[in-house]
Amino acid sequence: MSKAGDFAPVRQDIAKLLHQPEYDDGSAGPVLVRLAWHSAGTYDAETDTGGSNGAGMRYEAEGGDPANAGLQHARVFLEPVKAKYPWITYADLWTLAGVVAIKEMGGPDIPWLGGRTDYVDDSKLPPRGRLPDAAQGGDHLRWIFNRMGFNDQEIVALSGAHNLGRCHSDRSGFEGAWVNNPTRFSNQYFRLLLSLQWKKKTLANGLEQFVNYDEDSETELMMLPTDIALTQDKAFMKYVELYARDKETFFADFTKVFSKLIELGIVRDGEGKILNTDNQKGGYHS
Ligand code: ZEM
Repeated sequence: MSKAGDFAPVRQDIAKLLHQPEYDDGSAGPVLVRLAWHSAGTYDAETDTGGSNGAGMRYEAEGGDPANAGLQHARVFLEPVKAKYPWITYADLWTLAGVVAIKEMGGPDIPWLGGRTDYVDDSKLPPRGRLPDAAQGGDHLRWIFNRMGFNDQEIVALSGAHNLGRCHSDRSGFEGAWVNNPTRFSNQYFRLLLSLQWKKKTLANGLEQFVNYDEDSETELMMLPTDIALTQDKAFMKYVELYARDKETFFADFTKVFSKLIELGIVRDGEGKILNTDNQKGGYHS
């Protein structure tokens, strides 16, 4: 039996469940990274609402948001871990799973601290509409990410997560993967943004995305309008070019920005203990 607060065995069990031969590209990793991101990406700095603390996606108001379609798969993958380590909060489990998945898929080792609680303060529930809409452009990206406290460089670094996973017609309505090996974390997404010819394609459901018809690539790759927007804005483009040519800098910047993402709304003391006491009910730090 592991002790409450000992995350090492939890990390090991998350790493083991990533292998899912029947699911998508054979890995639960990408959808777990998306779960961590959507759990945290509701944060609004001005009102100090949203964020990973509270794991609000367990409830219909947030879990049923069309922006979160498909993330029930990620939550179901993690249920056996929650059952084995009942002391871990969902808020910690979802963010930790994202960090473990990134590492296991060849990405950087992202610092992670526990202590989030599953206490939901109804007055701090995020309204729907706080997550980005892929059909929009650069202004929308700034509007959404500045609200969380991220700048242009951080927006581009975070977008590099689209090196992982794919779009599903029954979830977002978009279709396909960004790169040929969507379960390997790298800077390929940035290199392809620059090196391939992206052509607009209208899907049967009316959504527009960008696809590449390069004869050398065996599968059709895709980009969302928000991905292409990064190449149409000088300030964003500077970082796309940087991350395309310098994988080490991308990994270092992604590490910083992802750990900032999963800490949004959380205040800690010098030893890492969470101080926002209104969120302390129900956590294992009682
Ligand atoms: Zn995503 N993302 N995302 N993203 N994302 C999808 C899939 C994944 C946007 C977006 O609309 C979409 C970030 C930022 C942004 C991942 C990680 C991160 C999908 C496809 C869409 C439509 C969903 C589907 O159909 O299953 C937009 C507009 C973003 C603004 C920049 C950030 C930040 C991320 C993490 C740091 C990941 C890993 C996936 C793949 C999920 C999967 O199931 O394979």
